Amino acid sequence: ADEPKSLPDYAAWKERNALIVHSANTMETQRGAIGNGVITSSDRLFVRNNLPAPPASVTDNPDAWEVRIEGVKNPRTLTVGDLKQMGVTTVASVLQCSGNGRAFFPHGASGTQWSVGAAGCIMWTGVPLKDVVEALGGPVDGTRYITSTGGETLPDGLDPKTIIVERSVPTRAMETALLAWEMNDEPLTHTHGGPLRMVVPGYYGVNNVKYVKNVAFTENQTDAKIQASGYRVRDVGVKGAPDQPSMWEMNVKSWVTSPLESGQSGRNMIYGVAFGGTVPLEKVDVSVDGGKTWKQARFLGPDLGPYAWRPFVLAADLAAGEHRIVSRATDVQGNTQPEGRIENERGYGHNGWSDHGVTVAIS
Ligand code: MSS
Repeated sequence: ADEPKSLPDYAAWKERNALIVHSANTMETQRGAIGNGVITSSDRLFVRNNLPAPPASVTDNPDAWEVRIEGVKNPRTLTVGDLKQMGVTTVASVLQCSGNGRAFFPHGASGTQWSVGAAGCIMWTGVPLKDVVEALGGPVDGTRYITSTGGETLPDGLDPKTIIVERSVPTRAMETALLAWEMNDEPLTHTHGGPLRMVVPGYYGVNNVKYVKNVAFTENQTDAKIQASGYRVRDVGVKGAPDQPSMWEMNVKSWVTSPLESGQSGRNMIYGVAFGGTVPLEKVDVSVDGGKTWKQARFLGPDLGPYAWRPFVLAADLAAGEHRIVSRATDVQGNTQPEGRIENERGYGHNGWSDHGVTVAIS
């Protein structure tokens, strides 16, 4: 039988009832626990680790954590304490796993069967990467990628390249990336990458490398498996390869968070969340008849900037019976959620509005 799994030790402080525990390395927020807030409370945020998390003791003395900066004119090893003297900024940004929505793929895409809850909107505080790089003389000529390495201790007996969490993003991300030591105004927990995490606003979760110990400006993308063949979009049945699109900038997406199952006839408030990845949102339309007719929803709460999500609400008068409620977000460049899925082997980047809808029984 499916015994409810308990939280692993490194995430024991989380709110168990708000989460679906898929495994010791993967927990998602229940759809009904996402709420209408502009910021996701830390104890409800999803967790995803490719490797076992480092021990809690990594955050005992956070200011002493070291990160090596390479591929700049004056490479250096800096502590978090040093970084705190170099600059600081706070950015609200959606953290979303590349495979959020994988459970909707009918071919049974392998990997964690995330529904909608492998995402949250977080306030990150840290130093702009740009400030650090400028202080070290700027990137070396000819570099095209920022390559960040996670600080997990790798298990013995395996080729490190096949397991290390090391991700490259294009250098255009330098304009917005930060090295963060705080999440939602508290020191970054080791669950979410403390003492120091690379945050690339608007990019999929995997690029936000936790326990970051090395940041290098590089000519080429890393040949680590997680970059070379992992997190690559390709047709069903095809193997991952470096020439396929990498999971970098997120696409425009939204989903309804309430109601999810039932309601009373008459006035119903329909809530959800929407974001545009690296592009600001323009609007969200909601349909209560499965996409036949649409009405524009209203954004709720303050706009925390282009990388944040926006909770939305639509007041709808619903008659008794079943209603298929769907939402469709559009960004300021006119990108809008497609109706269907873009089928792909690993079930990445799903933003189709139809699958993300809910069927609600109104009585
Ligand atoms: N980092 C590191 N170091 N390690 C690992 O494993 N993972 C990824 C990121 N980073 C990792 C890292 C992923 S993959 C994700 S999502 C994210 O992280 C999550 O986060 P949290 O905090 O929530 O846990 Mo998919 O795209």
